[in-house]
Amino acid sequence: MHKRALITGVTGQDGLHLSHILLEKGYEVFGMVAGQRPSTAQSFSQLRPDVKLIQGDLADFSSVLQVIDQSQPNEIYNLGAISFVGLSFTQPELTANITGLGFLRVLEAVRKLHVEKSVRIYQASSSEMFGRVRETPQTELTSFHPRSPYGVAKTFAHYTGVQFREAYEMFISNGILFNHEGEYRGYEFVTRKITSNIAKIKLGKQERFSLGNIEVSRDWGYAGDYVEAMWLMLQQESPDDFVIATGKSHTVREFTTAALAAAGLEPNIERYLDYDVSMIRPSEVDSLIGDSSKAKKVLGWEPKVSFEELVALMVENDLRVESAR
Ligand code: F7E
Repeated sequence: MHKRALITGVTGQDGLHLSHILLEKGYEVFGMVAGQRPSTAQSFSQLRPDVKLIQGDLADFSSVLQVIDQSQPNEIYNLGAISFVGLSFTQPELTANITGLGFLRVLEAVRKLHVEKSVRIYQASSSEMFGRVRETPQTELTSFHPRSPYGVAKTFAHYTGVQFREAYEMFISNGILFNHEGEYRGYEFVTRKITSNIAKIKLGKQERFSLGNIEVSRDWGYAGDYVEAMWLMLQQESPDDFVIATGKSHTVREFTTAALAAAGLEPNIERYLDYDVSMIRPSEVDSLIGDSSKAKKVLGWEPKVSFEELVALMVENDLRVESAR
């Protein structure tokens, strides 16, 4: 019999990658989508027609309960969130509600339906929880010091997962994923902003673009690699928490320079880049680098796509996208 998986946040970058690999593995895949975004659901269905979409919202407990009851999943992947860190500063309460309490609603719904002993649950935890880092590189044992309402909300959800796991013996695994990017990345995130603007410059559509603080560094991997780790976490004998990262960190400046080179432009950022003060966050995460040796040992997971390959893949994709516009 087919396994059934339910993905919240299915229309986002990770939902697209994850639904692809679950369909390939023979799963029946259900996705929860918010009713107020019909156009997002429509474009998602064009890419993944085999995913069954059900209306529901992480902000609304009865709809979450209804969606789980209807889809009867063996596995739930909670990817739904307000995921843009910048927005979380201007909408902190909404972020706490969706990104934090949303996961509590999923867990409570599973308990109310009395399926807590049979459903396996994945929570999308985040390296943003490390914030002002206590040690480098960060592992599953590094304590958290979030620097944004988003990081605080993810930390709440993470510990809620741990607490439900211990209190009710539920199968809940937290994947502490570092930044992961690719062809489905939203345009508000810095990597996509860089590659889409550089593609436009290369095609002669514009001359310059702007960014905020380019000296921050991130451990950037490929989203397609990272969703495989999510699935692996739910195939283990017991639930646990795992850091998923590449172990290498690069600054936004380095990403931009590499993207210029990949597009065949002069890798001199001053020639193309302006400074946008509005992108500066009230508190920033300066540098992140993850140690995923536990995931390698227990899950047999390793990233396949290198930083250089990731940059090239995103630039090539945006050259295609922008030439078709
Ligand atoms: O920013 C700096 C910005 O928005 C990266 C999410 O997936 O990963 C992501 O969060 C860095 C920050 O991602 C611009 O200040 C400079 O330091 O691409 P980002 P993020 O905040 O790291 C974690 C793991 C998640 O969980 C999140 O959901 O780049 N930066 N200039 C800029 N960032 C943006 N967006 N735009 C700029 O113009």
